[in-house]
Amino acid sequence: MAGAGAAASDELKVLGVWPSPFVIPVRIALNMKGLSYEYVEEDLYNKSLLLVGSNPVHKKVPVLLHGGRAINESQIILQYIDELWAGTPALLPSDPYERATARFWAAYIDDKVRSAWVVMVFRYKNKDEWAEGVARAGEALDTLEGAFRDCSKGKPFFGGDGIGFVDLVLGGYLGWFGAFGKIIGRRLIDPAKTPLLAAWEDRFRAADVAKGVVPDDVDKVLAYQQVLLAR
Ligand SMILES: N[C@@H](CCC(=O)N[C@@H](CS)C(=O)NCC(=O)O)C(=O)O
Repeated sequence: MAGAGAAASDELKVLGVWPSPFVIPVRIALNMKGLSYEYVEEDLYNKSLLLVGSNPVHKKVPVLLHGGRAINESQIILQYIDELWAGTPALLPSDPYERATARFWAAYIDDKVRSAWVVMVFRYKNKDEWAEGVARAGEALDTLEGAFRDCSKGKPFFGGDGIGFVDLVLGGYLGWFGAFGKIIGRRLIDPAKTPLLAAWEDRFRAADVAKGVVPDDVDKVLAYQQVLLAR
């Protein structure tokens, strides 16, 4: 993180790339809180000085700039937004045990789903490795079906009645899941195996706060993947 002292203003800016599973949750969280922000699309192969200066350690997106001060790491940004603009809708539960549980599942997604996603994006040309990535994603989603049952308690989202922290962290991947679904010829979140999660996916995509942020053009996502693979 860079910058010191109090935020000079309330101006919000997000540095991102549109299909990033880490940028998407931040944008939806800002929408949920009703905060307007400037979105700056980065070229990760020609990073702006603003990005490099704002995240000098990792040089990755997302970066949230709040009054010129930088906050890095998507899950930390989500928690910053939730703490600063507390109240409805809250992203994390107020009960400490439920909050710990939400953080646990978000960390699980960042470990198991992210690693499977990396394989599916970057090892596409190695069919065995790619199939292994799909299988690993499937295993993680099976586990998350149980997590959804426990966390949602029959309500529409991991967060209960509304989108919460775990919803945002998993929801960031849906654009890519749609693209991978086109390759494998079925939904990655398979309604036959994980019906609760499949219904959750439909609800998350349909939420107003996710519209225009979660990519729904699978061919555009697949074209972006080809750009990544070419580079
Ligand atoms: N743990 C980070 C991961 C962010 C990340 O990997 N961002 C990718 C884009 S999807 C990036 O900026 N990559 C640029 C690079 O690695 O040089 C977070 O949650 O914010």
